[in-house]
Amino acid sequence: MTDAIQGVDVIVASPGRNYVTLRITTADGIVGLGDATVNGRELSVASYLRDHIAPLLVGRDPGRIEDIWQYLYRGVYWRRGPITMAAIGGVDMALWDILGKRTGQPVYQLLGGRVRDRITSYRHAFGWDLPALLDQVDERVAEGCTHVRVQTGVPGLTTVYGVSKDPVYEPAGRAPLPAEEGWDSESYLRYFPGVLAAVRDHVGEQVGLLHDSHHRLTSNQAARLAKAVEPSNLFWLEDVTPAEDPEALRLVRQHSTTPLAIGEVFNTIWDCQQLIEQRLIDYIRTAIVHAGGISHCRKIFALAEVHGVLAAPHGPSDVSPVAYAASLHLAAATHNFGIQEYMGYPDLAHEAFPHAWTFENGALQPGDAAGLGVDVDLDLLAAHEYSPAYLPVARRLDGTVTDW
Ligand code: GCO
Ligand code: MG
Repeated sequence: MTDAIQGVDVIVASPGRNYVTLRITTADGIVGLGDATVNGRELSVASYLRDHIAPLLVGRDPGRIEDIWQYLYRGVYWRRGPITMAAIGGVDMALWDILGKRTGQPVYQLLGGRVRDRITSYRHAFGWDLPALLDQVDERVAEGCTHVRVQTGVPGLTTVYGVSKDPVYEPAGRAPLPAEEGWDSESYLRYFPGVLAAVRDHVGEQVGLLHDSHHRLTSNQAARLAKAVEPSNLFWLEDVTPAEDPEALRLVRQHSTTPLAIGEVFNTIWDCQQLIEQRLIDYIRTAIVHAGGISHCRKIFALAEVHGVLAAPHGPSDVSPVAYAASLHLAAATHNFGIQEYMGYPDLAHEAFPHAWTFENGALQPGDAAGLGVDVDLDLLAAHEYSPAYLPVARRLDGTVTDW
């Protein structure tokens, strides 16, 4: 076969933060790019790709995207999980990239074409105290953002998820071992609703406000929170309860009309099936990279469409600009798309992955370049080596490990 897969390279590098990048080359010289980054577990997914997947791909027809997906998923007894699914996700987006480049079409065109003119985004605002938070909210609104995620420090705690005392927030700390942080849900529950009300007062009714609880609350605490913030009219409340317990959201649903979002750590359609079919959520947050690529997320979003749930893919800085492009192409062609998170990237990441996608005035565009529309600067990656960086581990005030 003249256009068979010939080379599969896995590059782990750190242009501003760690990424696992996959380059699939065909015999006729087309290069497809994929992202397979799992924050804090980069080397495991790189080994899975290099040692177990690359040998299976060489010689295959890169146009048989669905068949390769099924082969990599069903052909292995030990399936699902973040490492496996990010590896498959990276391969899948690289194959879509190849197909786009071969046919001269942007990927969104191959997915059925645009169903919208622009992709609505939300950005992050945080502040250790209210004045600092309001400053960042104002900055976001001045940038043209219509939707802003708000996170605040909590009195009595010295560290809180999503908040930094510096102007830039990156959750993974560059160190050989993860940092440990203290957490107290009751202090947070007492404090946060008031902060949100103050932000709502400050920005008026027009701005969509979002908030992320990072899987930390019990079902009852989450229901109390969702109820307490109703007057502030949240666009969504994200990850209120642990992701592996879909039933936990039922109580929240029964007690509040606050829209609920979850799913950034889900890896397959089966992780979200119950939540979607039983309409326990309003937004499904699967990231294209962590849930098996474009091919699988498309199925998740189709299931969501049947049940009135909207797609709202995860878009933090640990989803590389390559996977981010895949997310935007899928968003452009998905009718039940809701909103795309845009956390933004360090400058070096933009340089390492020159991209056709754009963010302007609060809106995102996938661009019209063939494939995913992202390139890679291999010299720049070679000059910025991987070094360990980990998300923190959280402990309750009595020392018990809790969800971070
Ligand atoms: C979000 C997230 C992230 C995660 C991070 C973990 O909603 O953007 O919760 O910030 O913490 O992606 O790797
Ligand atoms: Mg989140």
